[in-house]
Amino acid sequence: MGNVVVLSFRRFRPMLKLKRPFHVVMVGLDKSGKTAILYRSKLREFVKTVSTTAFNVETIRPFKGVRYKVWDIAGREQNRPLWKAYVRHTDAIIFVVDSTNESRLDEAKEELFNILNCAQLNGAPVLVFANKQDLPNALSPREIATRLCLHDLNSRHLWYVQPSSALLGEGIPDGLRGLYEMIVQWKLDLKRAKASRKRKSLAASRTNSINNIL
Ligand SMILES: Nc1nc2c(ncn2[C@@H]2O[C@H](COP(=O)(O)OP(=O)(O)OP(=O)(O)O)[C@@H](O)[C@H]2O)c(=O)[nH]1
Ligand SMILES: [Mg+2]
Repeated sequence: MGNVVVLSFRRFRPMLKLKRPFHVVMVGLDKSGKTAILYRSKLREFVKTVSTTAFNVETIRPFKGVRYKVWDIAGREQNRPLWKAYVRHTDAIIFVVDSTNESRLDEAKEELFNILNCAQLNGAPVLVFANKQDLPNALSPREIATRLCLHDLNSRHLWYVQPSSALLGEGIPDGLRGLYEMIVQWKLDLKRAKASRKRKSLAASRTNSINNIL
């Protein structure tokens, strides 16, 4: 399996303890392997799936101290307008791509950008699983990143492409760990931005009151 991982974030090891599980929404075109990834993560085995009609939801514990409540949303065209209904207060997006289906990558890119345009996401990080890497004609994660134009997201989202195979169980734990690191970094960045806005507004109100006195 390809081992090139495309990163848009600094690697570091902070911790973030939450009492609740992180809310994670998993989307992607139909047959990309979302449900197979969900149950591979939950049951540690490959489960035969049928196309999802609405959603599956499971709480998984990818490693000690971290839980994700993962919403696996149906990917067929008629279901995609509903994706946005699930992203309120989400901590992260997982986008799954069938790496062997090059002819559908433009469609996948369009759907990815559609959902990321949702204001409610507030810059939540994006993990892309370049799935089905066990098949011989799978595109590399670097090619997937280019075809999905992920570099265009750099100013808005942390993102990370992880090669995976739900069939073999490869790449999924690494991807879920990378996702955690991005969530921690994103939440820290939000906190810093909030503190800096607070300082600026305090400074502005002080200047105003000095001007009033003068
Ligand atoms: N070879 C291979 N097949 C996979 C892999 N992951 C999923 N599949 C197969 O791909 C097909 C679709 O997988 P699903 O998990 O049902 O796909 P989905 O994204 O949930 O599809 P929808 O529910 O229709 O949105 C199934 O036949 C799976 O067995 C993988 O890593 N390798
Ligand atoms: Mg499914």
